Amino acid sequence: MTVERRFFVTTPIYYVNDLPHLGHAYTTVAADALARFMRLDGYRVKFLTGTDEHGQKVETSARAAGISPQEFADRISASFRAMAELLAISNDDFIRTTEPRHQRAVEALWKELERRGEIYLGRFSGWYSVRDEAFYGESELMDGKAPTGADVEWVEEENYFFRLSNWQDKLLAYYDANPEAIGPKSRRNEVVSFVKSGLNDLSISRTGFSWGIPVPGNPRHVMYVWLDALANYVSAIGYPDTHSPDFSTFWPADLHLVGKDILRFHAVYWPAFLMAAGLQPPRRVFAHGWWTVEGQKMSKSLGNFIPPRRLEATYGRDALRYFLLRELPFGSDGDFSHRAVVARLNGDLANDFGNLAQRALAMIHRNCSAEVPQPHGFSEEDEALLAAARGLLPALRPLMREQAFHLALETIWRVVAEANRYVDAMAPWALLQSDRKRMESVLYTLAEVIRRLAIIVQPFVPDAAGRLLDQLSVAPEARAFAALEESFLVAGTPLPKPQGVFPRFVAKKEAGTEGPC
Ligand code: ME8
Repeated sequence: MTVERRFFVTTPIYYVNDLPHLGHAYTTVAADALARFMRLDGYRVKFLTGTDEHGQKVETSARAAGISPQEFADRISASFRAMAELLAISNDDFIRTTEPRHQRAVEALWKELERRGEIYLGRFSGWYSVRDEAFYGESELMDGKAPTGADVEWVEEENYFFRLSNWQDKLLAYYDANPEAIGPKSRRNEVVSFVKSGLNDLSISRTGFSWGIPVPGNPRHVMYVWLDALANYVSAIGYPDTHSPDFSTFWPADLHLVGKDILRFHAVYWPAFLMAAGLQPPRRVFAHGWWTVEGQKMSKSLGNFIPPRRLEATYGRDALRYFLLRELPFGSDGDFSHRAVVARLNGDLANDFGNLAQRALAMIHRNCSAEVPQPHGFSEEDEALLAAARGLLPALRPLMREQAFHLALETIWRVVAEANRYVDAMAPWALLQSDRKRMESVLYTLAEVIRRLAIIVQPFVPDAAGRLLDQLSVAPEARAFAALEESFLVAGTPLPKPQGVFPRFVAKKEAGTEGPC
């Protein structure tokens, strides 16, 4: 069974060695906005997130906490689930690598690779970073550390290897045939030159610890955590049953959304594993940039670790979601500051969009007997504003396909600005005495434009958009993008009393201007 209009999007599955922070929220919110956008656009969507629970790093953290790795994983995995709920994440599934469905799939993948002669037993000696769960060549080290700054240790042990070196040409051919396979373009170039520089076989098992999936037929080894983790994208849709409805509908994935730190695993190792197992590589991997806090990497020890819960409690989830997707070009790095969140919240949301909606709806409530007003023909200005709003969806589709979330929001807010200029120029309050009919046409135009804006911002600020659509009496079944083509506000529809949907943020005195985190 194949469904034409389907879309499979994933986030990384997060390590359970530590609690969720702003960086995890970032990727998850971006994937959610895209999943919601595609659903509203009529696609059958599968949106997957989850937790990566095996490996040395988790084993070590569990030991430090004095509990078993499973108990530790249960606890932290629950906090990632809670983060998803907190941020209104609409994932269809949440996979944990300690689940039987996943273990079964990974074992099957291993056996398939072995059956095809892609795995052999050898001896590994080299550098390993537990923090990165990655192997490094001598030449990659900088001042005795991994290029990421993580500590490395010398490892010499019997390992299973994957014949990655056999896949160099096929990977290059895959990138060549699929220009969209890696985004953004600059990252694509990095990956291509990395592969062109030559690939070594990859160690895919470890023997020094036990918290992992045992290698079939040789349980002295556990599988390398990255082979285990990457397989989540297929285990969640039913692999090894490639004829299952989910697998046949959703594979290959349309998009793996990841941070730039883990692009190589997704754009080199993963497509090689898949092709070697006779499966199709993903359609696209997009690597976004890195948030720093006051110029530094977030970490508990630096005391600049930002938990999403604190941000949500301070600013609300819509504001946080909007800020994350609007502030940085998706793909670039950026620095987090509370001042920047407040500027976006009070500027774009409260002043620009919030006031527009509140002004228009309050005027309608007061002067049009709390009903959608009757338009009496449209002027050139009305038509121009309506056309700008109608043009949004076709403009947004390609931007969302390229994960240009910041441009999508900028495009929407251009229409918000145009609508604000229109209100000022039309001055409907002045028309109340001089030309009531014209006032009704202006207010109708505004209400209709606000309806369109509210429908289109649902993927980004779902709560506020929902409340706005309630205030326009738009029925739940009339909120998909199809309603942008098919329907208009109907004059005479009763409207409830309007209430602001984007409150201004006023810093509490004791919190100071830099906010409380
Ligand atoms: O790498 N800025 O898990 P992880 C932006 N388990 N994004 C950030 C960020 C920051 N400062 N910090 C983290 C793993 N992220 C593996 C993945 S997938 C098969 C296995 C986000 O918990 C970003 O998406 O270290 C990054 O790639 C991911 O969290 C790393 O999460």
